[in-house]
Amino acid sequence: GEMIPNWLLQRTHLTPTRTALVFNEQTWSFQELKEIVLDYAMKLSGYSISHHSRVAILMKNRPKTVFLVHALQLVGAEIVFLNSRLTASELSYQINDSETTVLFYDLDFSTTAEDLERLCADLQSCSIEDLITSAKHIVNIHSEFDLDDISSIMYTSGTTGKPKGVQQTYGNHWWSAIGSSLNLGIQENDAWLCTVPIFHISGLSILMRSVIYGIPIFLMEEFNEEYANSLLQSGKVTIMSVVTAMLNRMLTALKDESYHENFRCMLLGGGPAPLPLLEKCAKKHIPVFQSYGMTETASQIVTLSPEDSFKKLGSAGKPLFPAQIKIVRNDGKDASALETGEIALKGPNITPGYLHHDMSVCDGWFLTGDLGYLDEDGFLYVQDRRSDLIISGGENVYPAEIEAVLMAHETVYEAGVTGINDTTWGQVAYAFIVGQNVTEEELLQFCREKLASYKIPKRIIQVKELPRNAANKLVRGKLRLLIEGRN
Ligand code: S0N
Ligand code: AMP
Ligand code: MG
Ligand code: MG
Ligand code: MG
Repeated sequence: GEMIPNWLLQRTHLTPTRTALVFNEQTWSFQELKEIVLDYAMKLSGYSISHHSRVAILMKNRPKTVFLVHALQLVGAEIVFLNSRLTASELSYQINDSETTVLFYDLDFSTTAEDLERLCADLQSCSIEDLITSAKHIVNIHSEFDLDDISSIMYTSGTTGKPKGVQQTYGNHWWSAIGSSLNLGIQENDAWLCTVPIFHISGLSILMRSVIYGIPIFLMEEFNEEYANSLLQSGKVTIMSVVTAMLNRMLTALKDESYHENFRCMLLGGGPAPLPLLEKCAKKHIPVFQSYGMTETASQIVTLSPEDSFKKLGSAGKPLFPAQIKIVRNDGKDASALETGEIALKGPNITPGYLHHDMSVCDGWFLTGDLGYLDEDGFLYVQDRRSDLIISGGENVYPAEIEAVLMAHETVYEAGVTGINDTTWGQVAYAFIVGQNVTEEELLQFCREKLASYKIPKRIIQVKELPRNAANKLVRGKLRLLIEGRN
């Protein structure tokens, strides 16, 4: 593939003194960032990492994570980003599936890392603190990126409930960053607040944009609405990425105050945006840019431009240059305006594929599984999500995965899971089971051992039978009727 210079090295060459990173009271220029990253790269030499080695990281949003990501890019590793909310059993699946050989972790996760060493036969794990005190050796630096090389791998689930590794190339990240800038522009005072997790593409894409554009990241370890608001009021931050749950909390904490005029973009993604929230923001003159994107598209691929944000409220917008979108009907033909169908995408930011799984592609168009329509002006409206996906606070919850866990319990014969609206998280999982001699608490405890806490059903309700169609297939869409009937 096309070779282009390593973004951090080239950025430092061009603008060494600009600020690259701000964390609490500390700041680093690109020059300082590069020096630390080179130091990390030399320390990585002790860990048998070479071009295309799969290296996992289980880390919080901290400066050391930023340093390590760039260092791993310099040595040509493929980074497997682990969601730190997952349990060791969920993570071990991802490590084994990706044949990851080395894991770096924050000391906060040392118990999980120990469990993972036990669960994953060939895994060598090392805390970031141990890496930093390692000896330095000469290391083979990749001063250019091959745009076709895999840069990162992030897991996302599918219909079966087994997660699949999405491979993101350097080219995917590059085109994603370029597409975003062709829509939002880049201004001299730009600074992007990163409080979404770096282990999601929402967060990683900010790191990539920072070195490509030459703008600082304001990094936040844990989302805190008061602190986020204070940064947006200070005039130091111009752009922030959020999911609905974050924006809700920020608005509540903001009360009747507003943001600094420098603040120009609240990039809202990761799931549906409720209209009342968008209207509230419009009233407060908060510049919300709704977007549609996924791990497979290396972040936003459809975004509502500022000039359209009022007259197309509720739309996710138009594709970022040069991506394309169309809607495909059930019969495989292209839909006309206002006609609902599957959202299909084409563009250089779309993943070349999953690890060990086929991708749904037709004539060069990636079929997302999401449903929506385009209006007469070509604006996308997302109507329903792929494979019964539940989105809780920007985290994905797959009914099939929870059903499989419940069914593994000896007292459970059948299980069905669906999303129920929730004011805090958007949606949360509710489970319905057919079983005997078991309490809700017993099953909840069973789930807690196996599933990340955001996936634990809010309720597990025993019913006589589950709704099924003529082919005896579970109809998840009818599950919620079982609650209404009870009240
Ligand atoms: C919303 C967040 C911040 C909530 O986390 P918080 O407040 O820090 O919670 P904790 O203190 O850790 O835990 C307290 C209790 O809350 C439970 N909990 C936490 N999160 C959730 C959740 N999501 N759902 C349900 N429960 C949750 C904890 O389990 C704990 O409970 P107990 O006490 O019982 O253990 C946090 O969830 C968060 O950071 N969410 C956002 C994640 C995210 O970024 N998702 C986006 C993924 N999608 C993409 O990356 C593609 C789209 C994209 O790229 C994008 C997305 C957004 C913006 C821009 C873009 C872009 O295109 O660039
Ligand atoms: P992930 O790759 O985990 O971030 O999940 C991406 C999924 O989130 C998409 O396939 C959609 O189902 C959903 N999603 C993203 N943006 C939107 C949006 N604007 N409206 C509704 N659903 C969305
Ligand atoms: Mg918290
Ligand atoms: Mg997700
Ligand atoms: Mg069973």
